[in-house]
Amino acid sequence: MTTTMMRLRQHLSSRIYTSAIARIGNNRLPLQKQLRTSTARTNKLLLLLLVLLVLFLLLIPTVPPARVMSSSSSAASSVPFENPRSVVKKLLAESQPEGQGATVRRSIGRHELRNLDPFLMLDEFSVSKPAGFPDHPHRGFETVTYMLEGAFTHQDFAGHKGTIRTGDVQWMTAGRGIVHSEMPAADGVQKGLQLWINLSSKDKMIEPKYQELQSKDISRAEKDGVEVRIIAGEAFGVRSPVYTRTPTMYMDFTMRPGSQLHQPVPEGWNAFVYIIDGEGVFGRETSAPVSAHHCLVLGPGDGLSVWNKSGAPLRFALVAGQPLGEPVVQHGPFVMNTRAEIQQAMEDFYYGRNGFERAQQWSSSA
Ligand code: FJE
Ligand code: FE
Repeated sequence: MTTTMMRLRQHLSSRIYTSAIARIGNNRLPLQKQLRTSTARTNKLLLLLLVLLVLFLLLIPTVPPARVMSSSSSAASSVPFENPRSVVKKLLAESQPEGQGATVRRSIGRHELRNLDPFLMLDEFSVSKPAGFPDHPHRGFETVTYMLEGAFTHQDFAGHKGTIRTGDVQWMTAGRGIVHSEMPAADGVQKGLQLWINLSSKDKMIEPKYQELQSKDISRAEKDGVEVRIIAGEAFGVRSPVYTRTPTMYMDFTMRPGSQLHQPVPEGWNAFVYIIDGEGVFGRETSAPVSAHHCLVLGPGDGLSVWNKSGAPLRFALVAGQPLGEPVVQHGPFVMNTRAEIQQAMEDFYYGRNGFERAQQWSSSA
């Protein structure tokens, strides 16, 4: 008899088989004896299995993780990063009322994601007349308004006035103080993204400044089915002219179905993705696709990979910034480092001082 056959016999005489055989009445040995011998065999077999399991468990951690990594990254030589960033937090931006009758989908700035240094707030706004954001102040940070659809007019207490339309961006450094209104400039729904970027303590009281880019002047690049509008920073070898006092990159990517992207993101910067349209796979090729209105916080690393495995275009913003590492004290539209500075900001706004001189006699025509 060959050993295989012997093993097979042994195996077949284990309790579950013998009892099954007993049940169908096909046994040749007396049942009692059969059970006794098979129980002893089963116990030996179980002991052997247990020993093997313990050995296996002990061996697992001794497999060097570097080898596991390299085997998967050799298959993924398409991921050109030493340390690819993965998604560490996913948040659906739900609609909430804001301003006067307006609605925003807030992601950064809600309590689940208080702030992501240097970012303080990200709102996807959707506003129709007569709703909007009438006269209000800002101090200590920058607001970046990027129009997705429609038009918005802003007007400030220093006489600055302008309208941004689909694809335009307004990069406003509030510094020591701005009072302005932001209102819809056309009929229908006006949509866009507003991002608040903190300023470092040394920059919080600088003179206010505006950088406005019309859609036609925003740098673009295209590669392998991926189009990017470069609002700040550099992608595909093309740089934006926007000056970011707090070092920031801000990209608007549109990916055709079936395309993939590998975008470097400076190591040490905090980074997130906000999905505008469609759905995509972010970070790891095997992860589940994520759909519009989700904010994805990225973990540490040197770049982000994205795959559009769907049948429709995927559009998302990729934003990253160098963390300031300073205390943040926020009271509505005033963002400073200490409570005393917030108190000061409220007094300055109330009494019209330190940058808010024109706040008292001004009101927008909107
Ligand atoms: C606001 C302070 C503000 N989200 N999204 C307090 F600055 C604002 C505000 C906005 C805003 C404006 C635009 Cl255009 C887009 C936004 C907040 O102006 F609503 C409150 N309550
Ligand atoms: Fe504002």
